[in-house]
Amino acid sequence: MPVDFSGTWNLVSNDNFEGYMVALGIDFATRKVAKMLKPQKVIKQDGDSFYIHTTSTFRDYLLEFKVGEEFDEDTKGLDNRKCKSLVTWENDKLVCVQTGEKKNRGWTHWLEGDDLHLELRCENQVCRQVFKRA
Ligand code: ECB
Repeated sequence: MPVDFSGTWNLVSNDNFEGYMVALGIDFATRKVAKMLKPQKVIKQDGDSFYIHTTSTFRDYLLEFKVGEEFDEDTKGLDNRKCKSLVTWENDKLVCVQTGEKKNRGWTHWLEGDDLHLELRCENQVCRQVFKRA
C-alpha cells in the first residue's frame, strides 16, 4: 500500500519555528502572533496529486502540486517570496526543494505511527512540526 497523507491534521508540536521564521526574515510582531498559532492541515492526495491547505486564525496557505513536476510557488501571506518548487518521493517521504533567494529551503513530510511529521528548512534552521488526526 502506498503512503496516503489524506486527512485533517492538527498541530501538536512546533520545534524551532522561531528560528525558521527568523531565517525567512519575518518581522518580530508577526513572529509573536505566528508562534501562538495551532494550524490545521487538510491534505487531499490523489496518487501523485496533492492539495495541502494549512489554515489558522491568522493566515491560510494553499499549495497544490504534482510530485515530479516543478512549479512556481508564491509564498503569499508567509514570507511573500517566489521560488521554483519541486516535490519528489524519497521512499515514503515527500520532499520539497524550494529554489530561490533563500539557500537550503525546503520541507519534508512523512508519517510515523498515527502522526504526520513536517520538517521545514531554511538556511541553517530546521523547524520540526508534528500533527495528529483531528
Ligand atoms: C498558514 C499558517 C501559519 C501562518 C504563519 C504566519 C506568518 C508567519 C510567516 C511565515 C512563516 C513561514 C511558514 C509558516 C509555516 C507553515 C505554513 C505552511 C508551511 C508549508 O509550506 O507547508 C507545506 C507542507 O505542508 C505546504 O505548503
